[in-house]
Amino acid sequence: MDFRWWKNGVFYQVYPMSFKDTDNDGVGDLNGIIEKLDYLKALGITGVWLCPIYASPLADNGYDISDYRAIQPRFGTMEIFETMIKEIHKRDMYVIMDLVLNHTSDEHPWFIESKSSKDNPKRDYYHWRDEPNNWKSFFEPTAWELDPTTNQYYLHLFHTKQPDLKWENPEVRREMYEIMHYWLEKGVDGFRVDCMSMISKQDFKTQPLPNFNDTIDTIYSNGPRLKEFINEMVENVVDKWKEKGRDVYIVGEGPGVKVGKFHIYEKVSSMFHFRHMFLDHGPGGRYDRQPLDFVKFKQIFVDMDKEMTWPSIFLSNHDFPRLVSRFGDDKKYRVQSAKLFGLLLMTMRGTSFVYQGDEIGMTNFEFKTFDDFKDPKAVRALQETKTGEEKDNLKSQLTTQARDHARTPIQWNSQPNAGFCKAGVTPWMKVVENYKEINVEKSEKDPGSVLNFYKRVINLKTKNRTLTEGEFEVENIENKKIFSYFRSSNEQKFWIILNVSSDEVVYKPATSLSIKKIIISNYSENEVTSTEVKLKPWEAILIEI
Ligand code: TEU
Repeated sequence: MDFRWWKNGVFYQVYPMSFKDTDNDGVGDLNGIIEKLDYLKALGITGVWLCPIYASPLADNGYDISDYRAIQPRFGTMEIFETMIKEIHKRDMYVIMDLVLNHTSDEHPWFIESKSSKDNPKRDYYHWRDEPNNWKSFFEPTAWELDPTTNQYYLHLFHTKQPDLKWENPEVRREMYEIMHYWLEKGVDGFRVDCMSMISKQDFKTQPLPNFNDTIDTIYSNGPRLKEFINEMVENVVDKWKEKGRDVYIVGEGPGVKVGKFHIYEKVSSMFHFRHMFLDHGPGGRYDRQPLDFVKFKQIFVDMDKEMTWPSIFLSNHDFPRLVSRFGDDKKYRVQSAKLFGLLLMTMRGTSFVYQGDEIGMTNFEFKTFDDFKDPKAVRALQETKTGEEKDNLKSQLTTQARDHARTPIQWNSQPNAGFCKAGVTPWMKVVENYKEINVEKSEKDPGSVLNFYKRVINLKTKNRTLTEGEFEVENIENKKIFSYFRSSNEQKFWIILNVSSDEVVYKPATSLSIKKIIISNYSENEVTSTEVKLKPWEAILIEI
C-alpha cells in the first residue's frame, strides 16, 4: 500500500473557541493554540485539524464564512496564523484547515450581491426558487428562507444565515479551488471539507421525505454530480500540488456515506462517515435519542472497514456530546471507559482522530438552564418548542445529545475558569464543574490518568504499521457487551478485547489463542488465558498473539 504521511496519523481536532483564551475575551484564540503546541507534541499527535477561524459573524461558530481569505479578529490576525503554521511545522506536526464549501455566511459579499437582484452576476452562486419544497434544515423546520428583496426563497440546509452554494455553477467551483490554493500556499497541509457529501443537490421537486436521518442519506447527500465535483476538486487542487511534490490530505465530512456509496468519494484521501454517530438518533434525529444497539455499532465498523479504502476513525467531535458521557460511563467508570475508547480509536484501521479534551476524559456538563446552550441547533429547537411537555422533552434530550457538551472550555488546570482564561473573565461557554478533578495539569502528574494512557496508545498506533494498516477482523459480533477483534499483518497479530459495559464479563474467544504478550490495558492486572478472559467493567486489553 502506498505510504502517505497521514496514513499512520493521529490528528487532534481543535475547536478554537473553546481551546485556550490568551487575550481574555472569553473566547479561545490562535495564540492559545501556539501556547499549547508543546502539549500537543508531547501527546504524540501527527497533526492538528483546525476548526474554522475565517472571518465570520459566528452564527454557527465559524461554519458561516463571510471572507475565506481573512481571519476572524476574535481568533487573531493573519500574522499570528502564519506564526502558528511555522510553529506547528517546527515541531514536525501537520495542520489541516476546516473548509466550509457547501455554504457561506449570508454576510459574504457573494450572497449580498446575489440577493440584490435576480439578474445580478452572482445570483447563480446560490439556490433560488419561487416556492420552497418540503426539505427541512438541520437547524430549522424548513430549508428555505424568503428574501423580500427579490421575493424568492434561498436554500439553507443549516442556519438561515448559511445559504447553500450552487456547486452546479462552474464559477462557484473555480472560486472554491482558488480558496484551497490560497491556504495551501500559506503552508497548510490539507483540509477537512465540511459537508462534502452534500455539495451536489438533488432535484428540488417536492417528494415524500423519509425520517430526517434517511433524508440525509437519500436526499441531501450523495447527489447526482457529487463524484464529478469531488474528482474535479482533486484534479484542480491535490494533483496540482502533487506535481510540486506536496502530498495534500483531504478528508471529507460525509453524513450519508454508507455501504454502496463510497465509490463517490474514492479520489479523496478519506471520509468521515457517520453511521455509528447517528445510530442512537431516532426517526426525529438527534433530539430523538434511542438506546444504542451495540451489535449494530460493531457491525458498522466491520462494514465500513470493508467499504472504505482508507477509513477515518473517530468517536466524537465538536458536533456531538462528550465521548465518555455518550458511549462510556462518566460516573463510576469514567477513567476506565475513557481509556477503553482511546484504545479503540488507536487500534482500528485508518487515520485516527482525537477530539480536544477527550484525551483527559472530559465529560458533558450538568444541565442547569436553557441559557447554558449556545449552539444554534439547540437554541432554534428551544424556540420551536411550544408546550411545557415539549420543553421538558427537549431538556432531557439536550442533557445528553447537545453539541454544546463538546464546546465547553478545555480544562487546563484547577485555577478559576480551569485555566482557559484568567479569573474574572466570563468564558463564552461555562466551564464544567468537575474541572478541579479533571484537568490537564492534574492528568500530567498522574501516571494512571486517561492522558498518559492516550500518550501510550497514540505512540503504539503511530509507530506500528500493523495497527495502522493491518487486516481488521471481528469475532463473536453477536456478543452484546464485548468488542473483540484482531489486527494482523505478515509481521504481527494483535487481539483487542473491550468490555463495553459496567458489568464483569467472562469472555471465551471463538478459538483458542496463543497469548504472546499483553501490550497495554486500562487495568494493572488482567485474567487472560488462551480460552477465557475475565473482564472487569470497561476493561480493555491489547494482546500480541
Ligand atoms: O456538520 C454537518 C453535519 O453533518 C451535521 O449532521 C452535524 O454533524 C450536526 O450534527 C448538525 O446537527 C458540519 C459541521 O461539523 C457543523 O459544526 C456545522 O454546524 C455544519 O456542518 C454546518 O456547517
